[in-house]
Parts: sequence; structure tokens; C-alpha cells
Amino acid sequence: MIKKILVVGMSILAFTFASYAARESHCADASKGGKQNGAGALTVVGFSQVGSESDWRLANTQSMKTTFSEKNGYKLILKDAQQKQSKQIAAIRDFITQQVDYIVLAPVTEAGWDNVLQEAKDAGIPLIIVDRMINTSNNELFTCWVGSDFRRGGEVAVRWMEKNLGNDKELLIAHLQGSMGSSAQIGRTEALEEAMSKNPAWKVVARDSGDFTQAKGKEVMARILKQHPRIDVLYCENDNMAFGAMEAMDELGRTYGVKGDTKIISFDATRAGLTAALEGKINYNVECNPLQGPRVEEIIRHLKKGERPEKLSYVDETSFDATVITRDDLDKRKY
Ligand code: GZL
Repeated sequence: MIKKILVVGMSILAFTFASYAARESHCADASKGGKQNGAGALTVVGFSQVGSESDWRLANTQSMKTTFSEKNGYKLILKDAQQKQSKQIAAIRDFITQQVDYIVLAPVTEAGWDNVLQEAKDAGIPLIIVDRMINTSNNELFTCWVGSDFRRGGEVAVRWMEKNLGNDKELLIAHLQGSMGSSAQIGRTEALEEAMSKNPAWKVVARDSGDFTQAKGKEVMARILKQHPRIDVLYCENDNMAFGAMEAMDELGRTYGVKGDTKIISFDATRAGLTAALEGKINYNVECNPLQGPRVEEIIRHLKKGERPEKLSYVDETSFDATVITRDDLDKRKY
């Protein structure tokens, strides 16, 4: 009888120790990307992506897929949120349940993340934010961020406007905003609003959101064109909305681009956006680099070694003027 009690006691002790060790090693390994879920030696990365709303987004997703491939030692679990924050929150909770080694989040908007990021932190899973930023009072809720300086991109655009369109004469501006509350929309809008305060001759005659999509961009621009017979500048917060706006202008016989009445400023500098610039349809295109996969992987490699990489890192970007862009510029592009 005593022997039986001893055997039962020892097995309970062994089980307790094993489960404690597993939890500790998960938390410890979470910073080293250990194999925590039967995926062999692969490091499991859960990626909550905004959606597939634009060419930029597709390039961003592809960069993550190419980087976090099995041949590179990773298993990528990609979840597309169709631009809904509720789906992203559900995805993060699913990654926690699956005990992934790392979570990557491309947040659709800036607000509303503290609770679910706290859950990931409590689970000991490092969370890396890419592309847009979140608005939080607690920077410890995420490990690192990789993305663009959207305000700076907008300032590059308005400096081009001042230099090439002048700030001493009336400019009637149509402003197509991206997904409201996203860092890209906030930064690009702030830059234009600051320029408006410095250039009283500029007037934003129409402003609406096209949610970064071509279809919504066309719908919004068609409405604006019918209300405003003269639009000197379209300040468009991404290429896909610009493509939609161009469709609307074509249908209403309005001209645009280098030789047209409405000058188009766009953001992203996707291959299609730069093709439009090369064709003289988009006057100026400010790059927003989607190739963030390698930067995220570099962060994970540091974390695996127990190092603490830079909290914020910005991707490299440039801009393109239709009057100087060449076919060679386009051929060199990776997306
Ligand atoms: C920018 C990114 C934006 C792009 C859009 O980093 O968040 O979202 O400008 C995309 O094309 O939809």
C-alpha cells in the first residue's frame, strides 16, 4: 500500500514539474523561438494581416510569406482580417491558444489593442507590430515595431506640391483619405493639414475616405467630380484609390497627370503606381516600402539569442516624379 502511494505521489510530482518546465521553457523559448507546438524545429509565427485591400498590402503579405518559409525554418500562420479589427483580435487570441512562438500584427487602426496585447504578453509570446502603429499608453505591450514614417511621407508630398505647383496661387484640392484611424491615413492627412495652414491660397474643396481601395476611390471621386467642375490637385493617400479616381475622371472626361488639369499626388509607389507615373498619369508618388519581412525576421533572430533589438525601426523609402522617372527605375523595383 505504501509503495502504491509513493508511486502515485511521484507521478503527480513528475507531471507538475513537467508542466511547469514546459510553461517556463515556452516563456523562455518564446524569446528564443523554440519548438513549442509539435512543428518540429520550425519557429511558428502567427501573422494577423489587415486584409488584401491594395497592391501594397499584397506585396507586404508576399514579403512575409517569402521570409517566413519552411526552408528558412519557419511555419507562418497567416490570417487575413478583411480590414476588420475584430477579426484581428480573434486571430491574436487564436495564436495564443496555439502557443505560437511569435505574433506579428499589422494593425488596421491605431486604437483598441491594449487588452488583446496584454493577453499575448501574459502568455509570454513576443508580439511585433509591422506597417501601421498602435496608440497605447503602455509600450511594453509590444516587443518591436517595423514600418514607415507616414507623416514624413506626407511632408515629402506637400513639399513637392509647394515646389512644383506653387503656394502663391489658388489651388483647389480634392483629398482622398485612406482607412480612417489608420496610421497611414493619420500621418498623410496631418501633413496636408499642416501645409494648408502655411499656404492660405490652397483650398481643400472635398475630402472623403476611399478606405485604400480602388472601388471606393472611384465611387468617392465620381461624387467629388460631379460637385466640383475644377479640381487642380488630387492628394490621394494610396495608389489603388488613385487608380479608381482615374477611372472616374476618364468616365467624366476630366484630364489629369502631367498634361492634364488635375495633378495627382499618390502614395505607395507600387509597380502599378509607378507605371502610371511613367505614363504621366500620376505626377508624384511617395514610396511606402512593404518589404518588411526581412526586418521582422532579423528582430526574431535577435530575440532568439536573448538580445533586445531596437524598439522602432523604419524601412527605407524614396519618391518618384513623373517628369524624371525612367523605365529603368521601374525595372529595378522589387514590388
Ligand atoms: C501603408 C499601408 C497602407 C498603404 C495602403 O503602410 O498601411 O495600407 O498605403 C494599404 O495601400 O492599404
